[in-house]
Amino acid sequence: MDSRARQPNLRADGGPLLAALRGQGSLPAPIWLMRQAGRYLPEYRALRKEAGSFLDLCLNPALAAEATLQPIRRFHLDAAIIFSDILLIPRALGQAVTVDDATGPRLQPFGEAFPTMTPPAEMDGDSLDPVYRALKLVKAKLPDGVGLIGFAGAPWTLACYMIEGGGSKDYAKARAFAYGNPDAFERLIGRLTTAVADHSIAQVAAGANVVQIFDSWAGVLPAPALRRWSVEPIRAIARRVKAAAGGVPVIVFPRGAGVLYRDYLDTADALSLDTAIPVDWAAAELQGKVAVQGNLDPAALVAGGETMRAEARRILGALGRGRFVFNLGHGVLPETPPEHVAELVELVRAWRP
Ligand code: 1CP
Repeated sequence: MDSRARQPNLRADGGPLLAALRGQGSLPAPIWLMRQAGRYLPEYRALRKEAGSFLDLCLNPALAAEATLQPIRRFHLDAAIIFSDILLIPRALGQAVTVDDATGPRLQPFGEAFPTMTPPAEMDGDSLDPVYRALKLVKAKLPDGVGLIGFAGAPWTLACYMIEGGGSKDYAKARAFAYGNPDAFERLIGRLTTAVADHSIAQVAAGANVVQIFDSWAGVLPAPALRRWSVEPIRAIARRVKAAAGGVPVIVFPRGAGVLYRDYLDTADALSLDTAIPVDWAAAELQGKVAVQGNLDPAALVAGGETMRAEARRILGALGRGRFVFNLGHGVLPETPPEHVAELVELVRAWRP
């Protein structure tokens, strides 16, 4: 047996992203961007037109695979993230979901979908099958050394959309439901914890070699509620996923958690930093223990030019010598000029301390 067969070759097994997540700082830092596929790319807009609605695109394996690969071809990023959406889990639990271009996602009222306020214990597996088929198609076409990220929303963020029926600025309705109906809410979080773990494990079986858990609305919770409904379920998910899927690396994005980012340290191989986290604080408090990812302001990527370059260098200066994955602090905005992304990738690849 040659040494490659005995010791997984990190490059062949996901390349620089996997190396960073497994504990090796290396230069250049790997780079990928949250929402790297999307409306800022003309080729994505063409694909959307071909597919029809956003959900039609998510549920068409060939087209979803193509959307996943578009930013890889254009920018040679270090990871692809499967083109899908966190709302496919509520849908698989039986809640009707639509995504309107103007108003964003809409979910059937919670009480109508689940009169007992509790979704079924099992997801409709078939409804998630297109995601696994898309992952297999991407895997077959992905260049060597490019990571393939599967993802899911965290239970708290999914519960926010499910209860609220769509996006909201503060998820007050979801918070009030959680405080006012603790037993029903606990059951809901329990169901979602199982569903997120199952979906993550199935994505790894279909070819993902990293899993990212998006808790986009962690930041609206007070500390005790955040520990109970965000940190604890994510810890349980990461344990199950790692045990079932050969220790696959898990990235956690607890957006808005502030100093409570520290509470997630033992849940993840990497923490994805939102734009508000000071990079020096992250270097001192987080990076010694896990890899960190982030945290360029997506608006700086829209602005481009010297602002973007200075911000990217500031982040690299604080975090670039350690276990680090360059990314944004939230998703790419639709008004982003694609050539700014190309320039950012070039800058990160050329950067040295
Ligand atoms: O056609 C379109 O452009 C519709 C917009 C869109 C896109 C491109 C939606 C609707 N979802 C997506 C894809 C998507 N969503 C990805 C694809 C992979 C990639 O990153 O390239 C990912 C990872 C997500 C995850 C997602 N969906 C999150 C977590 C990350 C975050 O942004 O905080 C959330 C909160 C959603 C819900 C959702 N789906 C779509 C929208 C517009 C939203 C946000 C709604 C809101 O809160 O107002």
